[in-house]
Amino acid sequence: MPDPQPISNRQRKIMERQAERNREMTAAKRAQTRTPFREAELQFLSRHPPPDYSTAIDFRQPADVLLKDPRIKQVPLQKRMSEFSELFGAQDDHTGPEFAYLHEDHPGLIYIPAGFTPSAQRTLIKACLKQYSRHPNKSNLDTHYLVPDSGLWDLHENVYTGVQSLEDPAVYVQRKATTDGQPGGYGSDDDDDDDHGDDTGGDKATNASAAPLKTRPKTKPKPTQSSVRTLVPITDETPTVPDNESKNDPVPSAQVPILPPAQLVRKMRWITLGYQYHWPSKTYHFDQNAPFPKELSVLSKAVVEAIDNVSPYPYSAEDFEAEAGVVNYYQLKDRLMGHVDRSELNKDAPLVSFSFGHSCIYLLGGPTRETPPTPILLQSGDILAMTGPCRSAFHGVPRIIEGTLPTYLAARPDEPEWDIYADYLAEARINLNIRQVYPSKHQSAQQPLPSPSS
Ligand SMILES: O=C(O)CCC(=O)C(=O)O
Repeated sequence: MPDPQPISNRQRKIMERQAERNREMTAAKRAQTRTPFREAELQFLSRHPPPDYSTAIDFRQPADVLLKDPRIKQVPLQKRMSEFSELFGAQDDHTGPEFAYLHEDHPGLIYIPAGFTPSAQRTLIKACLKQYSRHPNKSNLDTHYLVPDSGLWDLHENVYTGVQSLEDPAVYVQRKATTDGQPGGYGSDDDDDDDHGDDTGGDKATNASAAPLKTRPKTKPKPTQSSVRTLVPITDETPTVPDNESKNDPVPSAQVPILPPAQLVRKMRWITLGYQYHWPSKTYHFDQNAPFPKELSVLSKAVVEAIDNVSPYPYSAEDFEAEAGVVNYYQLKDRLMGHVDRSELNKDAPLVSFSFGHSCIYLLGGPTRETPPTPILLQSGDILAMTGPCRSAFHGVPRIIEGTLPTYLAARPDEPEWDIYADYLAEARINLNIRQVYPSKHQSAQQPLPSPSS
């Protein structure tokens, strides 16, 4: 090989200028092709400078301030939430909201601020972390770990309260696989301390995936498409019922770290309730129907009843059946990228969503990513129902807002058993959303049910 010709300073400068121009052109092209939804996501993902949260709608502002926005309409609820179900909290605990709100740009959005009393929120948070995370409900951790049936939270509690020690190998949840194909076993060298994921604003989705669990110094397991929650941005052309056959289940990785329970609980990103969801194909396992928590059926039916007089797209509470749900567990740096929930056969029934812990920015868009989304400040105890066209709108959570944990969710001197939950919530947000999958029994009496593939 002949020696490369030396380049002159002038040539080097020309090459540098050309490279700079290419970079600028690529950035400009990328910006041109970004959809308004993506633009908004990027604004709220930004760490430096921090986002301008004042652009988000805060439905808890005093009504006279909130209603200065002509797009927002206030509708009185027929009764206070606690009258629909005592599970929203005792009436003497707080007065409970009297109003729901609608937004002109998002027909079918129903927003009930502070729907749950503080004590009702604490009860549901405990259930999300301790009960709902147990089998047969599946979690992202089940892909890679042999989570015991008694649940990860119980192990965490045992260590937290000193019932079991970190010296006890039994407190470490085993991997499902090892590199050499042997059954999983206890690891020794993993000390993963941070799985907050990439906050660069790139397209990479981090929340809710079992795959990006980091381990040092080995190679990171490659995220399999199937282990990623709805977070890989789907296109507007994504088929409603994707081909289940072509999307394989995620493969357990031998690279995931073995962690003390206090760290592993922070890797939990989602669990599914009722009909278990098959994330790779974005469809339900119709043959895997875990018992749906009774109290959540009651609560979600109560919301559907409460909004009956509010929604321009009413759905009879009698017809509403809570059949599937997702609990999303967000650490402070997690986010859920824009998506549409379109896997349910019944898209007329409202999707009911409860928020607990830190506040977040919730972006609500339209039927495609071309609709500029509205940022909403979603706070602990707020209830959101997506009905009518809003049920099929793009939405996502680009930001969890630090320093927004309500004081009633922090440690409580009179309730030491709350400490473990307060510690967890110090860096977390929980979202619980509930859906009806099938057409209602009343409707389907007239129309035969479609026979879904499992
Ligand atoms: O966390 C939230 O509030 C939204 C969750 C969500 O969009 C989903 O689970 O599909």
